[in-house]
Amino acid sequence: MSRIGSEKRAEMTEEISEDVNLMAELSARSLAPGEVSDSLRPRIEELGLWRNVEELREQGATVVTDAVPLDLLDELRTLIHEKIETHQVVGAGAGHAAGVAECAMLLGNSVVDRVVTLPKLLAMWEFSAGKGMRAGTMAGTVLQQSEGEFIGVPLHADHAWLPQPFPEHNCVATICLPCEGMTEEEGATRFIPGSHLHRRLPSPAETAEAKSIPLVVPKGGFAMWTGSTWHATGVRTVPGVRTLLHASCQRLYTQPVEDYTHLLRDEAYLAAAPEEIRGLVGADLFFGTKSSEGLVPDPEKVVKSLLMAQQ
Ligand SMILES: O=C(O)CCC(=O)C(=O)O
Ligand SMILES: [Fe+2]
Repeated sequence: MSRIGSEKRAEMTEEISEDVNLMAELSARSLAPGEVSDSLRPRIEELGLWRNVEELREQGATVVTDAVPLDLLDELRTLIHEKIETHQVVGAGAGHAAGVAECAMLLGNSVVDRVVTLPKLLAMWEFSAGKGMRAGTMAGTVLQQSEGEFIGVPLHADHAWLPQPFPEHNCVATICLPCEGMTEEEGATRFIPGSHLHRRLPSPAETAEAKSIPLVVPKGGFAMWTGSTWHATGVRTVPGVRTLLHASCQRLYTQPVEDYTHLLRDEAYLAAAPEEIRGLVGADLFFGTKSSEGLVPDPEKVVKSLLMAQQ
């Protein structure tokens, strides 16, 4: 055997054993649906989020308190109102909340970036949508007092574009963060406890009969639900408006609703943004990194993506 041949052979053997080790690690690491990974556990503990973890598992929704500094909420409220006044978009149903003013694609704005990288949001997203979760939608809405007509999104599940039964591992984790908090009268989002266990959309009969409860959020907190949880906009019966950030993250292998590729390519932005934004826009993932020669430019991303996908 030639010298080159034996070197090549050694290289190939090494590559194969690396692959075998990787597969062994992937099969050993995989978390059960709803399990908290070893690496996330200390953060859940430190941030006092065990009750929320339990509620998401059992009820399908939860309210996290004391998550956002109040002055940051004021900045967020101003931003959402400014965007809405500039663009003047009012939802017309079919994926938009009918009758509700909205603005979308908010990631990349420093106020939103600071809010969505706060520790309680990141920890709950990682628990619900897995390590390496990506920004799915980052939208703002302003809900007015209802004059008798229903305004908003009727009962639905955010997994609506996934086939049914929905996967046991949650794929879409939605956080709704009201800038002033939200009571039932102020139009708090409503949900059906335990509905996530059906892992499908509600039938018209179920929608008609459903007994929903409001997700009452004190200022500084947020409501969160799984992609399978049946929920709907509440009715605002009192004067004033409900200003809400809808921020959802998706399991890393699903196709995010909003495309943030422009942020991923903007090195100056990424260098200045909070470190965690890199993860939310998929900077560590291998998707889309193959060249036309079939080569993967960054094999580290492949390994990292595979490992994160199990957690
Ligand atoms: O308007 C609401 O309260 C609910 C919105 C909603 O369904 C969502 O953000 O997923
Ligand atoms: Fe929703």
